[in-house]
Amino acid sequence: MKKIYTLSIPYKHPQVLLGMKKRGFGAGRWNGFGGKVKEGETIETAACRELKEEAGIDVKEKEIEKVGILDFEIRSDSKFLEVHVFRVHDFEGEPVESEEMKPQWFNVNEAPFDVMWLDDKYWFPLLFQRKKFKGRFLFEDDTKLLDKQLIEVTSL
Ligand code: 6U4
Repeated sequence: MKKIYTLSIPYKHPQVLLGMKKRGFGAGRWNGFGGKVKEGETIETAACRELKEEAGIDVKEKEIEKVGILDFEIRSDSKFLEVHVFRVHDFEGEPVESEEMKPQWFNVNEAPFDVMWLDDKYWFPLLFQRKKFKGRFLFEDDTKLLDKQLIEVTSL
């Protein structure tokens, strides 16, 4: 079954805030902040909740902008994810480490793509260029990307 996830990326040019995932799915990689959308939540509410839980920052819904929708299939796990990607324009508070994530600012030119999900190097540059996108990525497992489709769109 396909589940809906959020993935939110605070971006204040020239810096981007990423989190080192400490446990669970995708552990050991730098990533945006997010997780499953819960019953009764809007996708936007879920995005703001996860930013608070994982990075300790307070984000208003008007400060997030949906910039991408990415479908992932991970064959070895029979996992299907529909991930809604948000650019976060502004927030209150200082990022703090949580049980799940260790946040750190990176210069956009030094994003650690070698230690990120294999698809990230394809679509993060679009996010940095303020473009919108849709994509589909097929993984054998989390170390092997089998197929990718990515298009720029004008609206989502
Ligand atoms: P929660 O809500 O935390 O119980 P869980 O199933 O543990 O859900 P979680 O929090 O680990 O999921 O969320 C997975 C996060 O990883 C989401 O923000 C989406 C993101 N993600 C998943 N596959 C990704 C991929 N291939 N590339 C990427 N982010 C991915 O950049």
